[in-house]
This record gives sequence, C-alpha cells and structure tokens, in this order.
Amino acid sequence: MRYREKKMAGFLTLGQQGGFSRRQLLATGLAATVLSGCAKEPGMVFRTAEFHPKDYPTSMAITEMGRLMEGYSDGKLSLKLYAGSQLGAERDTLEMTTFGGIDINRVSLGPLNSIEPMTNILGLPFLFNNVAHMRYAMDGAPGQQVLRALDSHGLIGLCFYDSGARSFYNTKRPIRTPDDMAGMKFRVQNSDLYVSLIQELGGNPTPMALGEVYQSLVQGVIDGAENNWPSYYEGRHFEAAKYYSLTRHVIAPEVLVMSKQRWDMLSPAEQEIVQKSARESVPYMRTLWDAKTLEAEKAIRASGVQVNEVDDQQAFVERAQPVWSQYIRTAAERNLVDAITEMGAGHA
Ligand code: GTR
Repeated sequence: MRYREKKMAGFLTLGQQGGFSRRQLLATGLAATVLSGCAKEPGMVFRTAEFHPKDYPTSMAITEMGRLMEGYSDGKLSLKLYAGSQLGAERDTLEMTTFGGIDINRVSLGPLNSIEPMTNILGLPFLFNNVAHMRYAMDGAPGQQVLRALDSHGLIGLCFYDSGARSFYNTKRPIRTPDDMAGMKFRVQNSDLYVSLIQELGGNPTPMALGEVYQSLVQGVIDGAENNWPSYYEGRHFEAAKYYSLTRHVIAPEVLVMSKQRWDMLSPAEQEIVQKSARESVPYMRTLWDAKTLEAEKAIRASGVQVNEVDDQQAFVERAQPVWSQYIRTAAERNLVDAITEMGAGHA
C-alpha cells in the first residue's frame, strides 16, 4: 500500500479499533480529516495529551511544535492539544498512545519505567550533576539511545523536555538528613524505581497519580511527595505541604512521544517534519522552563514555605546507591550510565 492509502486505511481502523463513536471522532477533529479526504488531500490533526495546564512550559512548547509543523507542511499537519489532563492520568494516556488512541503525548519518564528499562537509567538518583548536564546528555548520544529504545513499545520518542530537579516536600518537618524521612509516607509516581528510592532513603512510598496528591496531602493520606519547583507550585501542593527540602535527587527529563501506529501512516517527508518541529521546540521549552522555575521558586518562598538545603547531600547519595545496582543490569545500561557520567565532567 502506498503511504497515502495506508494513512486513510489507518484512520479508519484507528477509529474502529479504538472503539471511537462517530460523535467522539467529530469531537476530536479526526472525522473532519477523514471526511475531507474525499474532496482533497487530507490533513492530519494529531490528538495530543498533556497533564499540565496549557500555559505550563511543556504545553506551550507543544503548541509551538504544532505551529512549526503547520508551517513546514503548508497546513497539512497540525495538532490539537488536550492540556490539563483532559485525556486522563499519564499512565492511562501512555497506554492509549501505545495503542494509537492518542497520537502525541508528553509524559514524565516515571510511567515509562515499567515499559522500557533504559528509561530507568535517566531516573537514577543523583545521576546528573545539574540541569545543564542533563540537557547536554539528552542532546547527545545517550538521549538518542533512550529515544530509540522506545520504538519497540509502539512509541516514537520525538524529543526530551525539561523537568528540573526533583526534591522532597512534606507536611511535617524539614528533611536535612535521610533519617528525617523515617516513618513518613511519600507519594511517588507509578514506578518501581521511585518506590525503591524512597525505601532506600527510609521513607514509605505510596504510588499515586499526580492529580490525587493535593487532596491526599490535605487529608493526611500521605505526608509528602517529591517534585520540581514548577509542579510543586502548579498543583498548589505548597499550600498543603509547607516544607520543601532541596535534595535534588532526580533530574530526569520528560519525553514527547508519538504513537508508532500514527507515525507509520506518515510519509518519510512528513515524519521528518514532525521530528524537526519537535526538535526545534526544545530550546523554546528550555527558556520557558527556566523562567517558570524562577517564578515558581519566588512565589513559593514568598508564600511562607520553609525551604532548606540538606546538611550533606552525600549522605543521600550514599543511601540511594543500592538503587543503582538494582537498575543497572545489562552491559548496555552500564555503558549508558558511564557515557552520561563522563559527560558530567564539563558540568560540575
Ligand atoms: C511532573 C511531571 C508530570 C508528572 C509528575 C509526577 O514533574 O511534569 O508529567 O509526571 O511530575 O510526579 O507525576
């Protein structure tokens, strides 16, 4: 089948397999594309999922990617962004993406950990020295290697976005040493890596969707969680958990993925446009991210949250060390860690 025919067939089977009703297709704009195909070359509107609201850096970068894509394709390729978790929690939207029910999705690496082991490597505690190190490594061969590893799971890794450094916040007390975490219940992403990390540090991990964290903090179901400045701020978690302790234990990036089903319906030229547009949205995302991080930090500090540096970060590094041996299992994983570590020399 030539790619155009494959594309049209793909649209129809996508609708049938995914069990979309005609009303749902119309609502998402997919039907418009299918129907207009009779009259002229059909355009494609990629259904795109994002947990964060539409003015969050990742959402704005996706919007920028859509703008670039439309320009490069003379309006034939575009995306519709469903921001603010409209399509569901990250774990669920990711599953839908692997089956072709969602075309593009911006997710944290956490929910990908159970799908592709290589993603665990980027989430290893204290792997990256800082955000600059992470960006450098993701722009180079290590980043490409992890993106390509997603191919065998029905996903095309388009690019990495930022997620800053994750630190702990809680309702009880400042965390200065790992011992301060003892007995506290921390929400973690649905990822075994994060569960192990909290256990090694001495806390009690509770996997939970991000959307449930605020309420769970307020109701005392959990004592704390961990995240970067923008997410701690955006979710209003800082209003419920007044201690933010700068452990900076994970500096994993986020990733923009496309459903392989949809990718395979594109011509090589269209694939290149999608890839290029995603890549070109990255510098824009980074500028927004840096500004948002500063803005969030300023607002959080002004709100009366008690922010502290930890006494000795090395104590956390050492406690978390068993997580490394647990997740570096193959020679390829070891090589990836070594390559990333070496790249850190210029980013101390
Ligand atoms: C945020 C990230 C979200 C989500 C979240 C979490 O930093 O942007 O995609 O994965 O962390 O903790 O669940």
